[in-house]
Amino acid sequence: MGRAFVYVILGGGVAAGYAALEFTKRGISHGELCIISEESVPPYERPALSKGFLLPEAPARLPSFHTCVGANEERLTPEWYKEHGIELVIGTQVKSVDVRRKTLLTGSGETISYKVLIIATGARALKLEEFGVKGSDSENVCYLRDLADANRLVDLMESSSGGNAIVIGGGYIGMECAASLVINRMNVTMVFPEEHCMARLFTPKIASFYEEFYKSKGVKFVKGTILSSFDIASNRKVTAVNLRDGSSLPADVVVVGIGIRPNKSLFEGQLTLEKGGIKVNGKMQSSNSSVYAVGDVATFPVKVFGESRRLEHVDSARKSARHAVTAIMERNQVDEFDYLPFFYSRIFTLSWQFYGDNAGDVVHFGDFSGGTFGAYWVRKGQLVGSFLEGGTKEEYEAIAKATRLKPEVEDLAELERQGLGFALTV
Ligand code: FAD
Ligand code: NAD
Ligand code: ISD
Repeated sequence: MGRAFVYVILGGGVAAGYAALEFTKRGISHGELCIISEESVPPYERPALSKGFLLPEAPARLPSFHTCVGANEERLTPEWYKEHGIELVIGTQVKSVDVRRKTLLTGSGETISYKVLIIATGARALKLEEFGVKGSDSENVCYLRDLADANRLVDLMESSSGGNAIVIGGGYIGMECAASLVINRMNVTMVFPEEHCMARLFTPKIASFYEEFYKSKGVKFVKGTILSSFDIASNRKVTAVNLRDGSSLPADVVVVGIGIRPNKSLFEGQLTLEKGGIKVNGKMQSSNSSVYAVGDVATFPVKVFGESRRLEHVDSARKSARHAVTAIMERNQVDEFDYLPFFYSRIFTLSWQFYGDNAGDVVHFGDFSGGTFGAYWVRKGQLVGSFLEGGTKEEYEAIAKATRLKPEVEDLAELERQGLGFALTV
């Protein structure tokens, strides 16, 4: 015997929190909704873990960043779930799901059944072992995906203040953690295989600005190589990081951010998968009509690109979750999800936003010596992507609006001359 609910959300991260808020806004009865999460706390704004949480002074701590404060909405504390009659099953891993029988089996042996399931399982950090390097479980090696990881990183920074931190990976985690480690007075070296940081998004010119800024803060870069092994002492601590190029770097702390993989294995053979995620339609509905998927794990049609994508960013998690709940509550009588991809980061005193797709020809504009600058991407004669560093609220809104409109661009030199002015006058 187990419990039965109308709606079950599997996963208790960002998307789950925003879905719960949307359910209550649309009106559900007490006892209808259950959230099952492996994490030991209710949904929170995961982006805080690599930013405010790592600050040496007045760091962000729960309950201050439970969802949905990241979108300036209500903060859903444990009491909020109680008051709204939402069953929060935390610290509980779901071990298997049977979508035909509409049941989930938890690690504690309970069977939970649903009428409608929302999959919001997010993703897991890729491990070095998956690239043939051993030693990830050493005392001073840290990944950063959840609160437990963030607490470990804080402890490591405190116990090795002034020491050497090696950051493996030049993506989002690498960049944001390197900045936080510097702010915590560590000597930081970033190691990554590409020619420049944030290779999935930045152009060489944009990357060069951030790398120079990081160097001015003391960060060293070792590019074009990867880790080959760790030197590990008898106390299970890594003492050095050995690289493929033959060099070796002394280490007190190692932070690894080498990408993620969506948590979809429970559904392999049961639901249609695409591009590494669970394939959904414009209502976030999977190949089984009672099962929806949202956030990092969902591959959904991105109308503005005319193709399906899986995105790994918080805005997409928030909005896809809300759209799924709207579709469920309106019995699918809703428009197709029409999402403009939005990514952002904040590091040191810098802050950037990106909208759309980084495909096609690139036109840079603005002051790359430390002022406001950016880039446009133009594909088949249309603006498809925009990046801006150091913009005002109005300027960010303008690049978002311009990118969504996909205006025609005939002359790239003219676009470069107009720069930000182009977006402001579209
Ligand atoms: P998650 O938030 O990862 O939640 C998934 C949940 O499912 C977790 O609680 C997990 O424990 C649970 N779960 C998984 N499998 C099971 C199971 N079998 N049983 C029970 N529970 C399960 N994006 C941005 O756009 N901007 C940022 O600044 C930014 N910063 C980030 C900083 C960090 C440190 C990280 C890790 C990510 C950041 N992101 C950022 C990405 C953003 O946080 C994710 O895109 C977002 O969290 C995805 O939401 P989600 O609900 O799909 O997945
Ligand atoms: P990422 O995909 O951004 O970057 C992965 C990086 O790993 C690559 O840039 C590359 O430099 C490196 N890499 C790949 N294979 C490697 C190898 N074998 N050895 C060494 N380096 C290797 O992933 P991430 O930085 O790990 O971030 C994880 C997730 O968290 C992503 O989904 C990201 O979107 C999310 N996140 C987002 C933000 C943000 O949007 N501001 C901030 C933090 C995290
Ligand atoms: O979007 C975000 C972000 O970057 C954060 O740090 O949400 C969180 C919250 O603002 C934390 O309070």
